[in-house]
Amino acid sequence: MSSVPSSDREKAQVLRDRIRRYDYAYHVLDDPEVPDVVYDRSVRELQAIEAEHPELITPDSPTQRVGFEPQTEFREVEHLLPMLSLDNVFSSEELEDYDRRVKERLDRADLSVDEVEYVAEPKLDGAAVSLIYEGGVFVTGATRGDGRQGEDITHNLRTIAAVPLRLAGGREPARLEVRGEVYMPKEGFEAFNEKARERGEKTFVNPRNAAAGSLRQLDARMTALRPLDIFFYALGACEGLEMPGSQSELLALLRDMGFRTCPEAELIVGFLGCLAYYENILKYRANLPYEIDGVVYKVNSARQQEALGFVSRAPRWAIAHKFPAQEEMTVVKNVEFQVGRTGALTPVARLEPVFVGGVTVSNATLHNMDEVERKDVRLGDTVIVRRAGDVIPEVVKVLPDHRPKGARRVKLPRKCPVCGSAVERTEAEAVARCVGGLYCSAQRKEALQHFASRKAMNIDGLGAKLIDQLVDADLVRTPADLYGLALEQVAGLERMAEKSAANVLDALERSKQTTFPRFLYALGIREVGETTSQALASHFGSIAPLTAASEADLVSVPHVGPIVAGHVRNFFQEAHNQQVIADLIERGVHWPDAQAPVEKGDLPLDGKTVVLTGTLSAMTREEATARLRALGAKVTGSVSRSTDLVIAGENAGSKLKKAGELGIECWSEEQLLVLIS
Ligand code: 5U1
Repeated sequence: MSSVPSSDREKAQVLRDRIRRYDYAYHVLDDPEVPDVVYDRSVRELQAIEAEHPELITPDSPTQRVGFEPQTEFREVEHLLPMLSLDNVFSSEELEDYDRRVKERLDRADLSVDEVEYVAEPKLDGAAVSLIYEGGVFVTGATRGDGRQGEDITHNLRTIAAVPLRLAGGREPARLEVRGEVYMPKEGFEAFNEKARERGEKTFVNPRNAAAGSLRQLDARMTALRPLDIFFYALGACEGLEMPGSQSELLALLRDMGFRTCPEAELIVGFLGCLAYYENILKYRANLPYEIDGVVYKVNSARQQEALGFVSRAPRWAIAHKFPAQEEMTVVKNVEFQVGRTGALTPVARLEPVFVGGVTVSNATLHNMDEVERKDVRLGDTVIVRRAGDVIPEVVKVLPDHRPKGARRVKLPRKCPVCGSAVERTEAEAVARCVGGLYCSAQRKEALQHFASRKAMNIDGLGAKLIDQLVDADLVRTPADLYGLALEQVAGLERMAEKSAANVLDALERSKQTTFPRFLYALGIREVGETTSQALASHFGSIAPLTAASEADLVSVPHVGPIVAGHVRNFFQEAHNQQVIADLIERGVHWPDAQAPVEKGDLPLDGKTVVLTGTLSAMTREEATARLRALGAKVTGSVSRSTDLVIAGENAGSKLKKAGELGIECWSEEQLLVLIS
C-alpha cells in the first residue's frame, strides 16, 4: 500500500489538470486564463507535493520538463513516416504555373475544380521536428535529419513549454506522430544575443541557427534557458485516430489536442488568393514576432492531396513561395568612413554589388570600430550581408575560410577623411569622432540638413542634394549663411531652375518666423531632441538666460541630466555658436519669446512615438507603457526613423545602439520619472 495520503494524490491530480488547462489557454488559445503569478503558484504547489511524495511524479507531469542528467550522445531515431520536404517557387509566374499544374492533375484524376482551395501559412525560419505520442503521452522527439532518420532530442523538446507532455481533451490514440517547426522568437533572439555579447560569449547569426543550435544541446538545462517556441502543422503516422479530411480540419484537430498552430494560417482560394496572402504577409513580415522566409500553400482537401501524390520526398500538394533572400555572400572591396552630424565616424563596407532582400546592395554599415574588431572584417574578406525590410544593410559575419592571404585589417583614420581634423575615440565610447565641428564640411552638411528639417526650421525644398551643392560651392558655411543667399547664387547651381531657386528663397523667408523650441532644436545641440528643446524653452523663456545658464541651472530643467546639461553648456560657451545665433537673429529669424504655457489638456508627449528598452527598475514595462500613453505617446516595439524618443533602462542593448545611430533622442528611466512626476 502507498503511504501517500489520498488527499495529496487527488490534489496532485487536480493541480496537474489545472496546469495543463492553463498551458492550453496560454499556448494554444493565446488567451491566458490566469495571471502568471497564479500559474506559478499552482506549479510550486504541485512541486511541493511531488517533493514530499516522489512516487506521485509522472513523466507527463508539468513539473517534469527539465531533466538533470545530461545526455552523452544523440541517439538516431527512425521516423515512423518520412518527413517531407517542400518544393519552392520564387515568383508569381512560378506560382501561377504550380497552380495550373495542380488543376491539370486534378482534372486528369476526375477531380476537376474551377479554383483550388489552399491553406496558407508563413514558412518559419526554424528547425523542423517530429514528436511521437503513445497512449496520449509524449515519448520521443526527433530532428528532421535526412527525412527518414533524425536525432533523438526528446529531452530538449520537453523543455519547450508549448510542447504538450500529454494530449488535451483526454485523447489517447495508440500512436501519433506530430510535425512542426521549433523557432526562437525575434525578441528572445535579440535578448539572448545581447546577453551573450555582454558576457563575451558567441552569438547566433540568425534565429534559425539559434533554434537548431539550442535543440542540439546534450544538457537539457541549457536548452531550457533558450527562449524557444513551436508551431505544429502536420501529422505523420496516426494509429487510433481518424485522419481529418482537409488541412484546415487537421489544424483544428491539432489545436484540439493541445498543439499550438500558427495564428496566421488561412484558408484561401486559387492562385490570386495565394498571391494576395503572400503580398500581405510580406508587408506584415517585420511585425511578426518570428522570422519567416516565405509562405507555404497546401491543397486543402485530403482527397485532392491523395490524387496529387508525391515527387521523391516532396508532396505535389504543397509548395513554399520564398521571399527574396535577406542574406547573401559578397566581397568587401574597401572600408570607408562616413562623418555624421555629431562628427561620428561610421565605417562603411564598400561591397561587390549583390542582390539581396529585393535590391542591389553595394554598401553595408559596420556601425563602429568595436563592431569591425569584434567581427574581424578585413579588406578582401568574403562576408554575409543582410538586408531585412527597409533596414540599412549590414555585414553579419566574415567567412574566414575565404580570406585571401595578407588581407589588410581596417584601421581607424587618425585624420578626418573629410576635413583632415584629428579623430578622437575615448575609452568609454565605441564611436570615434572628428573634432572639426562645423569646420568639417561633412558635419556642416549634416547640421544644415538637420537645421532645415521639418521638425526644425521646416525649410521646404532645401534637401540633402541642394545643401551638398551649397556647401561644395562654399556659398554656405553656417546656418546663418542660408539667409544671406541671393537668387542668382541659388539659380546658378547645376540643375537648378530659377523657379525652384525662388521657391527655396521663399521657404527660407517663411522659416524666419519660428518658435523658440523649434529654433533650439534646429541648432542641433548633442542629445537635445524636440522634447528637451521644449523643456528648455519653457523653462528659460528666451535665448539670453539659456545662453548664460550654468550646468546646475540646466539640470533643474525636466528631462535634463548632467550629460545633456554639459552638452548644452559647451554649445553656448563656444564663441562660434554664439556668433551663428547672433547672425541668425540679425538676418531676421525670430520667435515670440516666453512660449505660451502648455494648454490644459495638451499632453507632453502628444503624437510622439516612443520605444522602451532594457530593464526598468521603478515600474514594469506594462506600467511604463500605460504611463507613456497617458502622456500622449504612441508606444512601439522597434526603433526606426519614425521613432521620436527611446527610453532606456538597465542593460539596454541593440535598440539603444540603433537609436544612437539614427540620432534619436534617448532618455534614462530617471528622466521619464521626472516627466511623470
Ligand atoms: N508552415 C509549414 N512549414 N512546413 C514545412 N508547413 C510545412 N509543411 C511542411 C514542411 C516541410 O511539410 C508538409 C508538406 C507536411
